[in-house]
Amino acid sequence: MELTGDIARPLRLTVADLRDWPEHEADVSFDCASSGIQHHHFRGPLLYDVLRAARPAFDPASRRERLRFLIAVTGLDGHLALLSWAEIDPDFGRAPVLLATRIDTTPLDAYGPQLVLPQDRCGARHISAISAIRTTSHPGWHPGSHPGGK
Ligand SMILES: Nc1nc2c(c(=O)[nH]1)N[C@H]1C(S)=C(S)[C@@H](COP(=O)(O)O)O[C@H]1N2
Ligand SMILES: [Mo]
Repeated sequence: MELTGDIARPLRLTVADLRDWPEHEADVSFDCASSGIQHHHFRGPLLYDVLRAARPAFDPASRRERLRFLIAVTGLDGHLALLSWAEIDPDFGRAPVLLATRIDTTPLDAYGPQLVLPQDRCGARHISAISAIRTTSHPGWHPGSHPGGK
């Protein structure tokens, strides 16, 4: 999995590398439009912790800069979902999104990590075999024209 974009430290990470971060666990149920309700137990680091290690190109003290940061997660098959930094930031949505290294009793080393969003009702964002995470600081439509403070 490659981690690129508006970050100071691009990273290439295997599933084994992801186990270097503190791992969290989640029991997740989600509904799939085609196969119904699924239940899985996932384990893996927080997406937030892994992205912070790549040093996103914003001033961490600036809430305004964090609000424009986007995270595009892609699977090997091209399945893609966009998340915002604010969704996983403890100051905002604080969603405990994981990069799973294991689903139920199966380690994901041979497949690639899986995105896990315990808060989602649908399964569609639980992207498996993640190949890339690309980040962008959205430039806005009227750069420099924002009045006000932090
Ligand atoms: N890479 C990839 N991940 C994917 C999908 C996909 O098409 N490609 N489908 C999603 C959808 S629609 C659902 S419901 C869940 C299905 O998870 P399951 O196969 O474990 O039931 O995976 C998600 N992750
Ligand atoms: Mo689905």
